[in-house]
Amino acid sequence: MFTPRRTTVSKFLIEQLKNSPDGQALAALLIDVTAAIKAISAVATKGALEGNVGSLTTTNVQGEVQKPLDVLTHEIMLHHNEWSGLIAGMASEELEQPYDIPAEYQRGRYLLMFDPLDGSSNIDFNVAVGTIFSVLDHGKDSVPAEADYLQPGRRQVAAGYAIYGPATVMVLTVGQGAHGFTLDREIGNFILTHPNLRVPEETDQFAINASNERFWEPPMQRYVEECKAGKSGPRERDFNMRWIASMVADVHRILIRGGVFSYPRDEKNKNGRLRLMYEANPMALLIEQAGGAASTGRGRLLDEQPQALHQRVPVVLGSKSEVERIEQYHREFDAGTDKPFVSPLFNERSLFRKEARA
Ligand code: AFP
Repeated sequence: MFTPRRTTVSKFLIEQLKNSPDGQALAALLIDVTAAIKAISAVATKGALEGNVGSLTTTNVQGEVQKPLDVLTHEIMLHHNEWSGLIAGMASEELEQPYDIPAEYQRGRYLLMFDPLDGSSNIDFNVAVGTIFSVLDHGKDSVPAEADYLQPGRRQVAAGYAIYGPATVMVLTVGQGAHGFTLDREIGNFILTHPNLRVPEETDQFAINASNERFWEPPMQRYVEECKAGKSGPRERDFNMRWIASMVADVHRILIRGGVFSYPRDEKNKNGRLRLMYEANPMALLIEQAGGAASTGRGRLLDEQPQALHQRVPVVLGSKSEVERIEQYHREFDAGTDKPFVSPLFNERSLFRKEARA
């Protein structure tokens, strides 16, 4: 049903940024990102029809086997944004070094970082995947060095994701709330459908890959054990667990229905699995803009000072009360005051106890 009063993403961004310094340039940059997302949505929904399944023989900078769509979506993001004269440089999960704008194009002041296809290991069985993006201000149109990208997440000027599910939905923020748009393929435009998203303060849902439980630190083991104990345990209420193994899908559910999501550090992944610059930081900004909280377990995620472009970081985000509880459990563990929970069994198994106290 077409109603002339529907708000397109372009109109929304121009309105939201009309009084911001350099706001119209940032709006134009985000409209280019939106165009790339529409192109990615088109190829992602073709699936096997265009050979976009299976794996390549190549691996990315993370050492992960690449999918055809990983490479194609990466190319789409680069070529939809490199020409605008708004961007000083780009960083992609699929590129070890930052991408310099080709000489034939002007540079601008912004740094665009992205995971072009998050959750791509789910492509072959048609589970929702997504694109995550983050925008920082380089402040000048010179060629950025890698160090220029290493700004804490609180410095982001915009962030967002697209989820390619039954509908293609994009959620973004320019620091004035988190807002969702649904792609209307008939007119080829994103329409505002979820203004002012809010993460419910309380929740009974948690999302974590429980197969890693034996590798977690005791505070995360404690939190999940208590959720699983439900009404008969210290939380005195039942919880539900979800794990889609596609961050955009798990985070989108949290923005719509609440919950807490975690990919914590563990004995296998000392810094967690998720990348700070183009997965954790953009999601953390969106969650905070929606009234939730985002933490490493031991501190605000957006205050994390990056040391490397592709560094990983532990992630706990979602409903504020649950994130605060998990942070409290980490404080008690680090202070050695979590004894009532940590059995001798956990002492023997936790390699972190000595490390955390060192
Ligand atoms: P892929 O992009 O390789 O599928 O990884 C997805 C992801 O980075 C994130 O989207 C998921 O939350 C997480 O990894 C899933 O990790 P596990 O496969 O270890 O559960």
